[in-house]
Amino acid sequence: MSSTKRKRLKILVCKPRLAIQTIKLNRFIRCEPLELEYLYTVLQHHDVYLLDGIVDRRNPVRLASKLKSQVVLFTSLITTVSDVLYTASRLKNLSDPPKIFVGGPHAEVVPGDFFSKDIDGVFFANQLEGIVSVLDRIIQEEPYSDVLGGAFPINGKFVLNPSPPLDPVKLSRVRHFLLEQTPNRYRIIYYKPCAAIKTSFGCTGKCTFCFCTEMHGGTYGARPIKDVVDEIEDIHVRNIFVLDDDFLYNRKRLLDFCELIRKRKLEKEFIVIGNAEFVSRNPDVMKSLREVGVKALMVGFEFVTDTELHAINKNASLHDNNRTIEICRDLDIDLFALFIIDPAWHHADFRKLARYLRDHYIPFALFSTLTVFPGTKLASLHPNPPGVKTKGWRYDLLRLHQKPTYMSRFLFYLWLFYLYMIPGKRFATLQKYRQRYGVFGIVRHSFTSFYTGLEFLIKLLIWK
Ligand code: B12
Repeated sequence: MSSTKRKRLKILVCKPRLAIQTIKLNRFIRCEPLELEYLYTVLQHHDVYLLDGIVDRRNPVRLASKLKSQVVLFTSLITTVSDVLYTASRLKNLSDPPKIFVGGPHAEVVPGDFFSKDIDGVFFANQLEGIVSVLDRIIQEEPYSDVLGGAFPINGKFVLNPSPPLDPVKLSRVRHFLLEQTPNRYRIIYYKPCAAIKTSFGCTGKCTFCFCTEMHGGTYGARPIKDVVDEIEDIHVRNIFVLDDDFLYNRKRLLDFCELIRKRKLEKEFIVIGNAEFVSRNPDVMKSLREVGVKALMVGFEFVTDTELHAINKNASLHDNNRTIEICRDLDIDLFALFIIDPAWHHADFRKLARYLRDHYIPFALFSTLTVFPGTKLASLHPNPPGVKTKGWRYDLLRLHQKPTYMSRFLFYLWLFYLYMIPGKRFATLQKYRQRYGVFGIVRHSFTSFYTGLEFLIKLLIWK
């Protein structure tokens, strides 16, 4: 153990940059890269260098060579699988090639996409403990291919070592040191600067299309609320984005959260993700949450008919969605409603959604094209997902993966573009922007939206 403490490895942790084809929302949302900070926290006893490709365009191969990195770690979503595989092959061509390990959300559910001769290990469960053990074994010059939660090549074939998911109770408290260095880099629309925290893992829902329900071994686990509030108390910025797939789950835990925030007199503003059924059944909890600073809520509304909600196994009804709109309006919580657009829709379905948006007051809405993510229940019905290893950028939740059933691709994208315009044109939405940005801010914001919209259309037309 003492030799483990003395020896340090030179590690480059890399979050790949986004492909040029990706439709970026960076002008509105730039999230604190919590996964990089978690890795930094648990590997503090090594020499760790972080390369966040979202904001830093340096070439990871050149950087690894310059830093003489002995280990390169990649965190990857489906969108950057091809980039990870390509960069790994180039790293292995260096004169002193590093060990290369991969983790992150996509590896957690579909580790096999990273099985390549250039990759030395893929972490798919309890990832942080796994990497710490592997690196300790490397220092001690011991084999590591039996480390739980990892998949390692044995005689050229990857063997998976199953493990229970991360235990949220044992999770080390993350050091938000990137946020401390450059707080203004991170924003969620007008919440700027904005920190990120994670208080639970996995999702409580079982929607067939959703990748998150497959994460954390398909289960849900939450950190003790006191530990969460201790972390919040140490964060020096006012706005905090809670990255949980479903923060609004356990009534008692939420009421304890409110009590602790109140007791400690913490003045924060929170953006949380939750479920419409909880909101509609627990308006009293929502009121308490609002009083302690929950200012914005993201909810997967998905569809505007009960038939479609039922078909995807959503644990909320249209009535719950409608109640959520009312409750958020009454409590002055900014609602960000997320909708799914099905390529099998008729024009009438688009019109129905457009009418819903106009008839209900939803200040902000996001629309995704129904996308079959490998690893989901929906994917079992579509066994050959297109080009994860070559065109991962297509999984940006906007692009079509098949021709729409009742219209051309062009018309489909035009509908999508039109839907995005609806909430922005509402007087009430503009008023919200004015409260937050001021009049000049609205002008700046309108230009940014226009520019992003134009980029959105051009990229969709070039790289259909
Ligand atoms: C917040 C969020 C974002 C933020 C950015 C977050 C960030 N830090 O970059 C925003 C809103 C910008 C965003 C954008 C996108 N996102 Co997103 N996002 C999320 C969300 C809701 C939470 C992520 C989170 O919890 N991060 C916190 C960190 C701490 O958790 P983590 O990344 O899982 O990392 C843990 C472990 O995996 C491990 N780890 C991570 N990396 C590594 C590496 C190694 C080597 C090791 C050992 C361990 C390790 O350490 C962490 C601690 O446990 C997830 C849903 C979810 N449940 O994950 C979707 C999710 C990750 N996003 C997804 C997608 C598709 C996107 C977009 C492509 C969508 C789009 N419209 O373009 C873009 C991609 C942009 C990008 N940056 O690459 C998908 C990914 C699916 C997949 N198969 O890869 C998810 C799962 C949601 C979904 N639709 O199903 N996202």
